Amino acid sequence: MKNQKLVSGIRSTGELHLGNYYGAMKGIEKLVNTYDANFFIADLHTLTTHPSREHMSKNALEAAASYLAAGLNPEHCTFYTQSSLAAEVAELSLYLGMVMPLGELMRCPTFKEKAKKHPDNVNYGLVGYPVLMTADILLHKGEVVPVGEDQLVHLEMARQIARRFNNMYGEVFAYPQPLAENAVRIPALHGQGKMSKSDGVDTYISLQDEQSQIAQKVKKAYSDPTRIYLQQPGHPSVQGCNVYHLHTYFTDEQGQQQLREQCSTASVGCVACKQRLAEEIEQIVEPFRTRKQQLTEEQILDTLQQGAQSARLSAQKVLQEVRNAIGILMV
Ligand code: AQP
Repeated sequence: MKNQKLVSGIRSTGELHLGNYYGAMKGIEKLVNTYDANFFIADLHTLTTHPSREHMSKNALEAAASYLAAGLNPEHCTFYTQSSLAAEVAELSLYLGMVMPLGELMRCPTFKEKAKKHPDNVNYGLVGYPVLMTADILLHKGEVVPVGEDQLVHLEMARQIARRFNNMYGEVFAYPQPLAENAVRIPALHGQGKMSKSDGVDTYISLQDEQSQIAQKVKKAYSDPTRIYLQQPGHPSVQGCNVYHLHTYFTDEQGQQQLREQCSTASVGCVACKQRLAEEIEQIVEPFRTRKQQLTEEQILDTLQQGAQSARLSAQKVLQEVRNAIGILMV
């Protein structure tokens, strides 16, 4: 049954949030049981923004703990850090970089956005990000990649790179596809764009947040700007109210329907609606928080070491096939 290869990674840039969870981890127990799955911590990808030495390993451990707390069973998949396969990933990235035109990488919307936001740090790694990401996926001949909506463009580039490589050297790689149920975009609490680590702690719900923090953050969330008084009916739709938009992800259909009726007839106010949202979010975060507290550093390191060994074995086989396809003289 487990005949399709799944690959998924998360950059270890700090505490993970609900967006990361829904985009890359949702349904992880089922994914691990359904696919031949490789999950990794994309710690080398974080180097584009120059994290401090102390944060590098701390954040990698933190991300690994989050995966385990999200329900990843390392006995049923391969779980490792990208840096433990640095040689393999770097080698494949080098080959793939040769088939991808620089102009296309520079036209990538996420590159343009980051370059505009941080003009003083437009490094070679940033423009090559989609190539390195493709190497992460193709190193295991990945076919299925659960990512949030924001990463779909990178996945399209991964398919292009695989296509170019195959056209040049023969059919080595499959064309990695996203999983529709994960390709979502959880909005930020302040209503501007997607939930993202880099927009400040008040714009996202971290998977570590305590109940009181969740309540505080949700209380300040941007809602329906046209509803000023309690007696006014609101606009409970994805476009009309950011808080309702968040409910569509975290509250079940029956609860959403009830909120739509109550809000559009002004029988529920924004304060109560936000309290309800905070309760729903707490139900999602609480088991995660509890499981995470039970993990020890030793357990996590041990798990990652075992995962690295098996990931290296599988990566080496694929690399050998790639070298043969290119015609590299093996001496
Ligand atoms: N808001 C989101 N909704 C759905 N999915 C999301 N993802 C991120 N934000 C959302 C998904 O999480 C996975 C890992 O992302 P990442 O941390 O590797 O990179 P990112 O997309 O850059 O995450 P952030 O929080 O926005 O980080 P910063 O602020 O550091 O750049 C991916 O599958 C992504 O789609």
